[in-house]
Amino acid sequence: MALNTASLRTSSVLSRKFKNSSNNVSPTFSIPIKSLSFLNPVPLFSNLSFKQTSHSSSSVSIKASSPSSSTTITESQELKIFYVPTKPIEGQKTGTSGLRKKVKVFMQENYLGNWIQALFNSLPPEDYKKGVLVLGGDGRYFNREAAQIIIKIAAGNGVGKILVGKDGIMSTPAVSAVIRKRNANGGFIMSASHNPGGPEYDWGIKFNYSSGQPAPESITDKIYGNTLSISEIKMAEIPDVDLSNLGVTNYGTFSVEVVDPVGDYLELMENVFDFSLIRSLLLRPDFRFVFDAMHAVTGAYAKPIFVDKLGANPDSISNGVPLEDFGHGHPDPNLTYAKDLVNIMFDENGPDVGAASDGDGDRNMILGREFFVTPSDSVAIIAANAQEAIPYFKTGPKGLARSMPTSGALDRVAQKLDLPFYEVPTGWKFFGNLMDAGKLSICGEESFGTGSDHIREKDGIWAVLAWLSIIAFRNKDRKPGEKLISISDVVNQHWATYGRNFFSRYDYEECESEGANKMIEYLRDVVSKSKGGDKYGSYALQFADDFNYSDPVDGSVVSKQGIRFVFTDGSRIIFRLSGTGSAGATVRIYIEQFEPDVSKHNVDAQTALKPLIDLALSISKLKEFTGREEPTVIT
Ligand code: VG1
Ligand code: CO
Repeated sequence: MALNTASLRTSSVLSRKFKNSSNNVSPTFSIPIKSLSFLNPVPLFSNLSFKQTSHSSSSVSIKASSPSSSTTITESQELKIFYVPTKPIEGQKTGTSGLRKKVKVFMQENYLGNWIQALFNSLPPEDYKKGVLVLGGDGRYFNREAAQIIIKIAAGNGVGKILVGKDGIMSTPAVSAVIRKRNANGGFIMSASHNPGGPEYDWGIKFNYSSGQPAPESITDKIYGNTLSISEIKMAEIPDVDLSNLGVTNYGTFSVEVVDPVGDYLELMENVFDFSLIRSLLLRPDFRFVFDAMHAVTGAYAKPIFVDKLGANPDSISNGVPLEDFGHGHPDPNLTYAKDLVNIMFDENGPDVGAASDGDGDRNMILGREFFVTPSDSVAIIAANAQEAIPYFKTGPKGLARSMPTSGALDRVAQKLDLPFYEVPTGWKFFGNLMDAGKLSICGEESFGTGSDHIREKDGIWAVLAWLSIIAFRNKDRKPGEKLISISDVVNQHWATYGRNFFSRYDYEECESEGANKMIEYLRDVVSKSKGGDKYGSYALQFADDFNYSDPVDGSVVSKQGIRFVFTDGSRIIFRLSGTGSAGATVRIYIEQFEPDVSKHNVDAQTALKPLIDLALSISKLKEFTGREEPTVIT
């Protein structure tokens, strides 16, 4: 079978237990000299000076009472808190998922510090004072420095404990899992997710709340507001924490625990899935599996989970070592950027199941031999098969949900299974309330995000385990030598039952912001003048709007979440600007058309959708506004 649904790119320290006096009074810290970051300061602390009261050949002792010449010091038992003067910095508005900028921007003096302090200024004190926060990251360039800054500011603001992944590594889904398991108040993830990393590329930070979900807009809006009025950063005087050794280090009332990033997460996965069922599949001599960690965070998870626990061949993991620049790659698991995996899977003798995940491990791509599963189909198929193949769902999912631009394949499953169904704006933060309210179990986005209420983030490895469970369940009675039911068989059967929602997304990356914004304004104008029944070529308009969402749980409302043209046959064209880029504007066009006729299900999606794609380009005057002839990525 040819490339099924998409075509390819058309254009691109030291662990030191401090000697804490048991009565918490005037302790003496003995700090090896090279661990004192402030002697060789990162920009945030460059305006601080410290007095060393005494030192020996290899260590410096600082008494908690030692004064600083340029900053205020307050005593918090043994912790000295410095108030670092700062000024507001423009542009620190959180996007679809966290704050993302070029590394060089984040490395500017106080840039990260301002945002972290603004965050603490935005939270009610009871949400973090003496509380526990988790710190994870995808291992990208600048995470080491950033981790130390975040730890010092958290301590400076009265946080009780930071739980940090070894070497600062912990995937986004694992942070969500750890927050929930350890009843933490929240957590930080140092990642720009699928954006490339390295000195010339992107850095980012996400903040998740106590249920493990990305901070809602009510909080991120407050943080932004506070970045515009910030005047000081509270920072504790502690040495850089050694993140390379597991264990707890106490600094008076504050402590840092370096934890194994995999343990809690793996335990959760073992509770969600039937590991012996998956293991029986992976051990079959007639089944081959490959997983591409893209030199990103799941490199730390792939071997312990797929190989050590589930019996996969060690050779089945590729790019399994997290690297600061993702091996010069773009850690986005799609047909363009995970090209090596696509090439392996599109060989007629390729493996049976292939998968990849992104920078921070929350996205996934699922491939069969010579077959690509669109994320929109993937979530629908997982939902349709969850009850029989995944123990966590043995009483059936409570409800299903997708982001607005994601195809309607999931809607059809919800209808057939008679389940509550929700359509939310783009971004995982909109699923959390529904999950907390017990209304939602399985959800997904077209952007390679799939997950469930086992945590409050999308979860790449979960999606891979879900697919392995489905394939294992379908083949559990097949004897060696019998033909196995493949990924493409499962998808084709699903289409035969539910019909196929052809879907494609066109991305025009790094356009000039001005042209892209004008195009959106123009489209809003078109929407305001449109009415049901308007003819667009052979399509008749049902309605056009700019998507608004009112959260059924807390009643919060968000508007302008994407311009929709919905036609009477159910076809849709959607336009949005990305909220995760770090430069210029990325225009996304989403195109969808339903096809009930089985005989037409194996048409290439680009062919099936050509009339709608042409219509989208003409409605939007995209070429005129952006000057772009071709998209950078087609999914
Ligand atoms: C993109 C995706 C969206 C996803 C978000 C975060 O946002 O479209 O579905 O939730 O990335 O994913 P945008 O605004 O660029 O379209 V991740 O893995 O980057 O945290
Ligand atoms: Co991600």
